[in-house]
Amino acid sequence: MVVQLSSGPPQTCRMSEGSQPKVEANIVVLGAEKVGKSALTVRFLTRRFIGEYGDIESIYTHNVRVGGRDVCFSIWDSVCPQASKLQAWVSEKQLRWADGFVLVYSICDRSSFHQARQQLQHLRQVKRRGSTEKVPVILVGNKRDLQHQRVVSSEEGRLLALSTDTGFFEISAAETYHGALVVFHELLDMVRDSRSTGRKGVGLRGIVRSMSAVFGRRRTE
Ligand SMILES: Nc1nc2c(ncn2[C@@H]2O[C@H](COP(=O)(O)OP(=O)(O)OP(=O)(O)O)[C@@H](O)[C@H]2O)c(=O)[nH]1
Ligand SMILES: [Mg+2]
Repeated sequence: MVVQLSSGPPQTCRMSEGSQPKVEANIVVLGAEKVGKSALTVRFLTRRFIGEYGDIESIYTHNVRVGGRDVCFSIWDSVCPQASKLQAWVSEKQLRWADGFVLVYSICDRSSFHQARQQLQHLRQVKRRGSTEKVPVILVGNKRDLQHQRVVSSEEGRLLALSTDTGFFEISAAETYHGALVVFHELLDMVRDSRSTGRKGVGLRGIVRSMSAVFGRRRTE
């Protein structure tokens, strides 16, 4: 069961107060168990870190203004399937629904990084209906506050992102709101780019993004 919830001003996704139409973005948050998918989502929605989140799969609707435009994020905070054979799994429904994915691992959990790699490979193999574009994905190494428990280096994350044409950030959902904000805003940019420049290929922005992933200019905090 997926529960649907709303945050921000009580509006539907279709309405916009300004003259410009509202930008809509459906985002699925994926990743292994206990990596901080819900912590990251709730941080972005409420600016808060509450510690424990339960395991209810939810879709949150969140209306905000970004760069002078009304934006409606619908964020699907997913729950990881239990069976190991499903570790690279992204459902057909999620693939059809999503405009972009946030793929989370924990820098303290090597198996979660391995699972992120598998899910990324899967996302890069599937073709989206009606599109030749790669689906926008941001890879997130979470729990950056736990440096003493780190087992996945920043370089490994960056290189995986580069090799799969993916955005990359290391953040701590526990410590700051800024990291969560940057992740969702960057993904929104990528979604808008892929809508407007789908015909023109990767483009300069995509190249800059890949270079940044390698050389670390995209690190937040
Ligand atoms: N130190 C630290 N702990 C974190 C961070 N993010 C999440 N946690 C903790 O990690 C645990 C799992 O966080 P969740 O957000 O529930 O992880 P999840 O991926 O949604 O978990 P499931 O939905 O059960 O798969 C919780 O105890 C959180 O408090 C972080 O950035 N730093
Ligand atoms: Mg969760």
